[in-house]
Amino acid sequence: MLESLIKIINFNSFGDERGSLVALEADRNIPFPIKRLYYIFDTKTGVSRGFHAHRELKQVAVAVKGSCRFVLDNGTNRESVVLDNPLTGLLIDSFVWREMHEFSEDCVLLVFASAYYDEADYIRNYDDFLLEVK
Ligand code: T46
Repeated sequence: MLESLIKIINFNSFGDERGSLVALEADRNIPFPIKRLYYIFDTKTGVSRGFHAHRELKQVAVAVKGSCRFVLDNGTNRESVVLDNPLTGLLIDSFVWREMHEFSEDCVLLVFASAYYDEADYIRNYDDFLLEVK
């Protein structure tokens, strides 16, 4: 059977009467040394993002507020998952094409990355991606 492209990491929540707390740690519940964090917010209804793959970068994406839908594609299979829970991380491996659709207006998407920003690591053309992933 084919392994799913959708690799979900479930985070523990430390909750009490004051609210909830999630702790994310490099090489523990985030499965790589974290070099960079970024967050996407102020997203617009009907506006999609992504449409690229990375050669080396690994990432974990968490919708800490609101929701969006990820499409992941390894050149053979294409799968989709809705992120709508701050207790759920999506692990995105290298050489996986990603698209993000259907952002809610309140979405805050937090992303943990294994490397500093490097535009040379991006494959932004789908046909180039297919050539490189084979
Ligand atoms: C990814 C998905 C989930 C930087 O200068 N530094 C950074 O660390 C990042 C992430 C972006 N940028 C610049 C590059 C562009 O000029 O910010 C601009 C927007 O980036 P981009 O169009 O790549 O954004 P998305 O939302 O399409 O993709 C982002 C990440 O770039 C990407 O690695 O996997 O989120």
